[in-house]
Amino acid sequence: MTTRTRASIAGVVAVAAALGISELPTAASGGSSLITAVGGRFVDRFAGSLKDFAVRTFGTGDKAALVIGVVVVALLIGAVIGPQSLRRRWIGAAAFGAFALLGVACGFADPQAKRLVIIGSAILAASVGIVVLYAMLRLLEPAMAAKVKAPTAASVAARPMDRSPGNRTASRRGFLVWTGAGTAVAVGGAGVSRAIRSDRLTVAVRNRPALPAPASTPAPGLIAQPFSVEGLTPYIVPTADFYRIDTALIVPQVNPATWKLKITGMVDHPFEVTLDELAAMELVEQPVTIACVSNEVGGDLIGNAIWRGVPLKKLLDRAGVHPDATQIVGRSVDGFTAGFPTAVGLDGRTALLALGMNGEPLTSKHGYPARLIIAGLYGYVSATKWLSEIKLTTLDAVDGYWIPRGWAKEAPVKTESRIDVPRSSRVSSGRTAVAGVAWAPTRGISKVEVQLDSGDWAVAKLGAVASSDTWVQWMYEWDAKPGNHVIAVRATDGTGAPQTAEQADPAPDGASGYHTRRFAVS
Ligand SMILES: Nc1nc2c(c(=O)[nH]1)N[C@H]1C(S)=C(S)[C@@H](COP(=O)(O)O)O[C@H]1N2
Ligand SMILES: [Mo]
Repeated sequence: MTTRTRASIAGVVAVAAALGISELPTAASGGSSLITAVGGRFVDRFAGSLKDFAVRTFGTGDKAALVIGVVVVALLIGAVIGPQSLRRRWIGAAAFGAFALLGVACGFADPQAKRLVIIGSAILAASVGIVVLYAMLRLLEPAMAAKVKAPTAASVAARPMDRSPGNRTASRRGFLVWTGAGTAVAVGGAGVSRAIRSDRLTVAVRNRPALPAPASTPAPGLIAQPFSVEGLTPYIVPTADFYRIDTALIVPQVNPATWKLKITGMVDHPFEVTLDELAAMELVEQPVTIACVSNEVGGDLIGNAIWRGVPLKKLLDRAGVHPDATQIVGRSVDGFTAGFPTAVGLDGRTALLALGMNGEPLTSKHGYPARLIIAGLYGYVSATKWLSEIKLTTLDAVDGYWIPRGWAKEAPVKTESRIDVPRSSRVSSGRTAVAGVAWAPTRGISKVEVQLDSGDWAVAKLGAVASSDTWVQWMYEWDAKPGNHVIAVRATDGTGAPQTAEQADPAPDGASGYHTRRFAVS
């Protein structure tokens, strides 16, 4: 192995050790790490321009990919700075200094980062990186010295060195030991930090104080469904299966004891409330279907849950909204914002400050301790999780997070329908159920029709709904005949308006078009 290759290894190991160790203080204290702060800046900066990436709006897989991307780029830079530092020693120190500054700068732009912890972890990381790098480069000196005849040819060889073969063997062994130790620090730091974070999450979930029972709750009979078809999405989606979309690289951990919600802006009496005060108010419970604007036709970024909370109107009435306050903007502890017209929030639709989901306090992933749920609006303009502030402002004054990134300012949920069953592309002949869900929150669904192989549209059976805020399950039974088939579905909303057949991509205001599915009957 050439000295250059070994120097690259030294650079990679040093960066890995620095990254691994940098995770520890931030995991122990909670909040963003250097890596997630850098990744988060990347998301904020490029979420709009990387359309495809943004369309999938950071599903969990994208988040892992982003973090891995940040780490890989850092390691590649390490592979370059190793050999460079062999010639010019200052380069290694300068590179780690630059890494540290970048981490601190990104951390300072991240509302979830604790600044002192970020600075401490950047200094720790740079120090560990520098120590590992120089210790390893130093062990390459005998090899360099043996090769380079003139002692002045390279600054590293300037000092008198023992060029005996015994010393070179010891150096090689030392290099291996440092490689092992550096890798152990990297893997150990990352692993222990992960464990600490997941433990904090578990503890936080376990310690969530229970919510008082709601004063009103939807009739359980309405939620029981008249038919059940294997593979059909349940009317109420269990929290563990509920889709999750947000820009957060780490789930915000909010301390319920110190959390406060501020109602501010164009109101007569701005105020703050604690979680205890909110929980002591009269709580209502409403099933509402929420959907992501990124949901493709036939996609699963949609779900129906029973939300428990305080009507938004109650809080706004207490604050006294100015008549010229045309926009309500929710802000999250992580800096995310989403805004919708005041008129929409107060038009009598279900609009909740939700504290609970499906009978339990919100989980951390779904916005604990409080989020907004506004029936009929896509999540990115309404459903702010980890809510810290509700601000009354004007539509002109503030754009929510996704608006400058190319998404529509106003975004009512489009009437849509989806086929869940058959899930498989192979079906046995005979009596078969086709089934799925259809939604037009606030308007409700009056009719669902299915079409087989471009025949006539047939009316499907509808399940029960608790209100027009939720989706409805539908089912159609037919006698499956052998051959290849295609099925399409379309819905009509509660006002009698049909779902559009016009195909549209999710950007800028939601996908549309009929969902179809092809399958073979044998
Ligand atoms: N703080 C915060 N809240 C957020 C988001 C976010 O990125 N950050 N994403 C919104 C979007 S785009 C959607 S679709 C819904 C998804 O809510 P869920 O993850 O509970 O299903 O949350 C909304 N609330
Ligand atoms: Mo979304």
